[in-house]
Amino acid sequence: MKKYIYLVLLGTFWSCSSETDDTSYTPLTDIRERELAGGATTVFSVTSFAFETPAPNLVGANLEMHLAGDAEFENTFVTAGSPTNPGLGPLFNNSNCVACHPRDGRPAFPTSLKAPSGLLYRISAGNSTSQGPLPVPGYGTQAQNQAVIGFQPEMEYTVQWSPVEERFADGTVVVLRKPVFSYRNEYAPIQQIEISPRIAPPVFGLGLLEAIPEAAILSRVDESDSDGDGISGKANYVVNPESGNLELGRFGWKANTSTLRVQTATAYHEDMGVTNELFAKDSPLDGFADDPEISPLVLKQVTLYSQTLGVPAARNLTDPKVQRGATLFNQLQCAACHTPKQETKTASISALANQTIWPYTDLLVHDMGPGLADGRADFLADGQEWKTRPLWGIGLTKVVNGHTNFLHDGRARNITEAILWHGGEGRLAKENFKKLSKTERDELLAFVNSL
Ligand code: HEC
Ligand code: HEC
Ligand SMILES: [Ca+2]
Ligand SMILES: [Ca+2]
Ligand SMILES: [Ca+2]
Repeated sequence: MKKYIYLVLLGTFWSCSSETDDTSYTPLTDIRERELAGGATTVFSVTSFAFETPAPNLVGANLEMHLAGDAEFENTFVTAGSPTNPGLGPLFNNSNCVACHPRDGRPAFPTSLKAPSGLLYRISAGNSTSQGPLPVPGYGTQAQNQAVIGFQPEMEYTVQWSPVEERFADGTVVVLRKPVFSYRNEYAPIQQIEISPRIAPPVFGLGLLEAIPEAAILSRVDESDSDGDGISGKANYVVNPESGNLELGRFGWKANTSTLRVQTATAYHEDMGVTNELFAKDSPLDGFADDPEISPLVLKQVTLYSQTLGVPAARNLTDPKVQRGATLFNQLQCAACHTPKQETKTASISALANQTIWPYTDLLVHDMGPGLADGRADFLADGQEWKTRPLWGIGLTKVVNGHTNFLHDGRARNITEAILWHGGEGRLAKENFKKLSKTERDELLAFVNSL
């Protein structure tokens, strides 16, 4: 059990927190560097294309492969036997990558959990810290709620909402919505099941996160909280199904996948039922005769595509309101998990190597309290732990995807709600946030929206 320290309050700061004069913040000195959120991969777009543009420093064969991967990312798969893109299912969640990752961003919380959507359930019957989630017999580790004709979906997803009230120090009330997920119409009896509902995250900038040296990530681990700030941070180690090795997890909401190649191969296999080099059988059923259903080249192209989407530049950083928000972001302890700056070193794609980047994540998992818990352990990440979400590009979600639904299951309807859901190691940051005046909250939001 972790103990949280709530008393480390920033006395001097709070005594003047009602003022927002020019002495209450430290002006940003590194504006040009911060603007280049993805280093040389930064894209200067504030339109709905902001997440779907190749890194501008990508050239030659890599750029060609990216463009081929782009087309594959949008290909809709259909039932086996079709001349184009056969192999969908028999069980699946959706029929193409972009349906779940719209414009390489994220979907809103779905209006129907029955229709194909960008929300899926990871499932398990227990967990082994060295082998990962244990499959639910007959179901595996993901519940497919769609099936091709002649097959039955594994289950239907359902959700009910319950209200959770939060009150700011100034009296303002926010009513959060807490989703309670369950299933029905399961195709076979289930003894034990843990369910982790997850929504598709944005997919830009990911090759940069893959190229951050492991040692740099591990340097922020503080599992026993030796510096006493109430924040620990843990690295997740997960099996790479191709090599069988345990590797540092970087992708997925619980850092449950180590490489973009594995993430891509798993997406084809589990999300769409499309077999490939890594996963040769349509699980849990026997494979069809035409396995694998995509070639090794397609897997390579789509993997490279997900590694090389450019990162949108930060905006409005010279605005004093945004700069005051940046100071608050540090004072509230947001930056203790949302690590502003990282560096990449070696990368097989030279465009990604040696870049100074501003992802606002430590890539570690943190206990976020019972409110966000899924109760489903995933390797070393327990049922309350989640990976710190990168915040780069978050302010463009509305313009790219037309909504502001955040967090692992899309429950938050805006950034304020996302912060108010922080508990566990994030509880102190949330409590500090609730003490802010309206003006200060707007400044913090202006900063987060500038990313
Ligand atoms: C049914 C919806 C769905 C489909 C289809 C889908 N994804 Fe995803 N994707 C998700 C979800 C949900 C996650 C988060 C998974 C997790 O936390 O374990 C994810 C995560 C990812 C990530 C990791 C992002 C990160 O920041 O950690 C990548 C990369 C990715 N998907 C690529 C793809 C590709 C490539 C395809 C097509 C081959 C694809 N996805 C198809 C829903 C989908
Ligand atoms: C203890 C670590 C920690 C601290 C401190 C923290 N966060 Fe987070 N933050 C996370 C994690 C982990 C998630 C993902 C949680 C989830 O999806 O369930 C997250 C998610 C978010 C999201 C939603 C991102 C998305 O893409 O869905 C926002 C916005 C956010 N944090 C802002 C903040 C702000 C602002 C602060 C300071 C007031 C803060 N966070 C403090 C760990 C932290
Ligand atoms: Ca198939
Ligand atoms: Ca399954
Ligand atoms: Ca600490």
